[in-house]
Amino acid sequence: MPDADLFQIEPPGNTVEDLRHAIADRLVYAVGKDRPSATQRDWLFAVFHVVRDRIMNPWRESLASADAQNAKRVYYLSMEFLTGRALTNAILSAGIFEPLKEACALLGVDFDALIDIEPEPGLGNGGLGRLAACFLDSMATLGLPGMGYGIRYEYGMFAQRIELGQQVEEPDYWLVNGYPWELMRPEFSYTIRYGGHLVLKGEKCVWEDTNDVIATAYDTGVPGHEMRSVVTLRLWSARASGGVNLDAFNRGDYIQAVEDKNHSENVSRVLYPDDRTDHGRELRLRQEYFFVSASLQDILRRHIKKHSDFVQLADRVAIHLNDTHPALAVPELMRLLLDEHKVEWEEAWTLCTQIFSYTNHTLMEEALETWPIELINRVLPRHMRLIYDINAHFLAEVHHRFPHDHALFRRTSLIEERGVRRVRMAHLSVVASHKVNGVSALHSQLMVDTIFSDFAQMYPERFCNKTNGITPRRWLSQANPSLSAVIDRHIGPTWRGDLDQLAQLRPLVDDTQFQESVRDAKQHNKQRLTELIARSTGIQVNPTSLFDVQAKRIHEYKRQLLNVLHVITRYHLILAQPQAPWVPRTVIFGGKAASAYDMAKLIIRLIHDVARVVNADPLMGDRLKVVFLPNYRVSLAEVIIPGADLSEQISTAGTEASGTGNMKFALNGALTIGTWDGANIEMAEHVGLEHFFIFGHRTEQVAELRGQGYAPRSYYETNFDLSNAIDRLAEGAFSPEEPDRYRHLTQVLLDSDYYQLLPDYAAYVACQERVDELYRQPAAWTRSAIHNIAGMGAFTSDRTIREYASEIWRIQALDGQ
Ligand code: 26Q
Repeated sequence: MPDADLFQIEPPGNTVEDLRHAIADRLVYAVGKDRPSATQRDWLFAVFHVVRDRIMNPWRESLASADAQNAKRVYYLSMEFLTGRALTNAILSAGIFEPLKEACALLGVDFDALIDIEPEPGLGNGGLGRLAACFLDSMATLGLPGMGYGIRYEYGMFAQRIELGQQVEEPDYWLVNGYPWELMRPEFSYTIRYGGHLVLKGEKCVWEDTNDVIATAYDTGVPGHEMRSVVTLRLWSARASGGVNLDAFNRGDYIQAVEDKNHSENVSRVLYPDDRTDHGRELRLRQEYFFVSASLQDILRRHIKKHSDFVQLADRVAIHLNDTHPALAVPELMRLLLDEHKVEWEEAWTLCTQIFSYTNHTLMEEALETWPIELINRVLPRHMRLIYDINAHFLAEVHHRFPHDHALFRRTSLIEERGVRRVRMAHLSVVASHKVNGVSALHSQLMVDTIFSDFAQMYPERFCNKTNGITPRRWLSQANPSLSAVIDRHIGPTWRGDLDQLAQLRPLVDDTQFQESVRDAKQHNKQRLTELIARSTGIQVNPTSLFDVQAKRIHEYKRQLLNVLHVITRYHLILAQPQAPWVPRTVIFGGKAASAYDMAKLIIRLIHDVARVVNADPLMGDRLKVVFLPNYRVSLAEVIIPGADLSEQISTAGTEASGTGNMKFALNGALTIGTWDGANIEMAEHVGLEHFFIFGHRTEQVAELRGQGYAPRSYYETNFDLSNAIDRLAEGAFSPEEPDRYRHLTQVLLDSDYYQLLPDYAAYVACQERVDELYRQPAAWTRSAIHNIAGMGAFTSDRTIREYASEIWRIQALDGQ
């Protein structure tokens, strides 16, 4: 063996001179260009390499110390990781922002322009995927041994264009030019099997004649705050296996063989847009199994390298299911243990129940994932068999404990028996997990009161709450340098790793100089947002108007339509009294609609139709403007959120599990107008109800109304502003070229209004008036904004992850990290 000293690597230097030299070096030796021929992208890629080099040592050290300490690790399984751009985050983590910028300047390279062309991995839909990304950031910051596992989609979340006021989807081929941040790891490749059939050989069940796909690992490093440690995000990409259709190849049907190869590579092609009520797509099931099987094979390989058996598996491994999308991990772990490693059934099942934990992100019955048995049987026959076995084992326990309750049997079974028989993935996840958590206090309570009430009776100790959080590194430090600098001046910079320190801002609320600098920072960010609006929509807005923002996926339960009803109402009131002292307001929307979700798409169109009429009305002037910012995504959120005065969080009580955008806005000094839903409630408690515009029916009232056969018309008939808004909309005031465009939508509102917009309308409009009133008093407004910032300490994902680590995963930070 060569001397270990020969492998000692000098850490790269970080002076301006070191960095300038490194960029020039990488441009030539990694990118293969020289200065005269280098494009902007070449420079970007050179910088990427330089920054990636800076995380390599800490990354290796993190892996080595987890190994050396034989640490228990957590594996976070998620179909989505919405990481957003990596470069600025890594630069800040490495602490080389200033010298790197200077080094670029010396080379004649415009650093800010590079940042703008960085490809953005949009490998998630929204909340759930972004939460996974914040969690990795916090795991790295806390030095927790763990990894994320997911899919390296070739096409991420579609790009949204607006054409004639309507959403048009475009594919997001984010890998076109390559992605220098990732490392391909072909040595970590696994065979994923589909189809075939089962053959019983004595006691043994053999799965034969499968169609195989290869999963290959691509790693990125997620650096924590101040590079305390680096966590690996391992994403799997599908490659055809050599074995696929060798027959056709041998028959000389070369084209057919290559076509089949393309076909099997489809499995990691594209991210499914969140259409919560549409499941049953075969390719989606294949995707779920694909990444789960690769991840579990990888986890067991890592274990068996060190241990000769699985006796200690649960002391070394925790596996977390981000919603039910990875729930096939349960039968897959059983399969690997039973079929490949000869573990006994009971022992394997005990291991499963010690290893798995599961987060639920939705209560909506129709959104709970189920798969037709016929489909699972065809695609994964072995797993269907194992699910039946697990169900039998579970139902035997139910029978033993509640021998006479047949209804309980039917309700809790892993198999839904009405209509087409389906597997209930949530039941599978609950039965296999030692902990099941919701994502806000309200949501976790409703979870045990409603969808999981039977399970909560059987296993009360299993259910818990872990209120979501967000990383303050990306969502304050990086996105809002102006406000961060103000905070730094007053309480120092260490809040980035200890967000509770923001409470130290509370004593400063009456300090007029502090107020002024908070206001200046906000104004600066509003200016930035004003320019973005002009660039992407051509609309000029008044940067001193109140910026009222609702940015999130378009969903009926999120009630963008209630916001629009307020806009229409305000429009009518201004028309009636143009001389009244209106607070100038810019109402800003952003968000994508799932491609098959017609109602959501119609709401986007409505926003544009209303904007067209309102913005063109000479009587409005600055008093009211409506803007839809296309293609909402992480990088856009980083500009929109710091520029907001008012954050709209107005879901029907009991429907938004937590929300995380709500936290991002408040942390950046926006005030919230929101319902008694999700984490809004806890946020209001932390900042003080007097600094939070909370309104509307609570969950119980929503349920009560629904229970007594709620009739929306009574609200319509007794509220003039409301009926006026609905009537104008219905008769085509905002769509004169097609007067009936919103006829159906208004009918639905008046006939069913499933999300109860009408009962909350009056309270909402009244609350908006209180918003105006406060905005007229800049000092009072800023005081409330400061209370919001100061109260957000609890909503760091560091706190959330600490709770997961100690109460669910039972893992500890690495020594020396
Ligand atoms: C389902 C079927 C087929 C294809 C896709 C899907 C699918 C994809 C994504 C279903 C759901 C999702 C995402 C759900 C989600 O983002 N939920 C949000 O999770 C956040 C983090 O906990 C919460 O803050 C939000 O309240 C919750 O809506």
